Amino acid sequence: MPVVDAKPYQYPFEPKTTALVVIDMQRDFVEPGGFGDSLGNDVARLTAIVPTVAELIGLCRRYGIRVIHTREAHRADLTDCPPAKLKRGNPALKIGDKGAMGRILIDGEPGNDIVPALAPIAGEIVIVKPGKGAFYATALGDILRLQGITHLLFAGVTTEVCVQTTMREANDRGYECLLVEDATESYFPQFKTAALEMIRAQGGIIGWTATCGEVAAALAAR
Ligand code: C5J
Repeated sequence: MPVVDAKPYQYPFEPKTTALVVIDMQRDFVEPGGFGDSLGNDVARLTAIVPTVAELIGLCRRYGIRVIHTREAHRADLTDCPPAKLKRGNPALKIGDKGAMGRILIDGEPGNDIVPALAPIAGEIVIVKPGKGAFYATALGDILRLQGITHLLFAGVTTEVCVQTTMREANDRGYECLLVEDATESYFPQFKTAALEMIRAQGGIIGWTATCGEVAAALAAR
């Protein structure tokens, strides 16, 4: 069984019962003109991790680890978007407004697509989620249970919002979770650092962290 030299201690996992969850690597967060940009963020930090996320996805595909993608998205009529979320942050462009890549954070719009370098392949599940956590109002929990998944690797953006929220949801549901440190990013470097520390504090209270290279080394050595 592969064992990752992770923090705060070793993380053993079986590829057959492990899934990689790639959170929200969509143009709305990663490219200029999307939702992240409309909230005043510099998206360059997020764009920079695309090659590492691609490497991790390729690694998982090679070793038979299921790859699941998520997108944060709302229905075109916004009936699944709480008014509080719509108003929050007083952004230049609100959810549903027309931006440079179509309507902001709306399912089916060009900006809602996963960036081309990380596009899902046939057979990979894409979870469309209206919240920050990928378990809320989606079929993710049922899918993982029916597929016999017990371990989850996490990548994507942003570390302290959708990634951390989903990892906490998964931890409460009993999954053994590991966040891949260099395959996740935040608009705020200090929030990424703090989120990684929070996850692995107190003996891994939420889970483990390790680099993509450390996961690759574990898989190569098994
Ligand atoms: C945010 C996310 N930051 N994917 N979404 O609103 O983290």
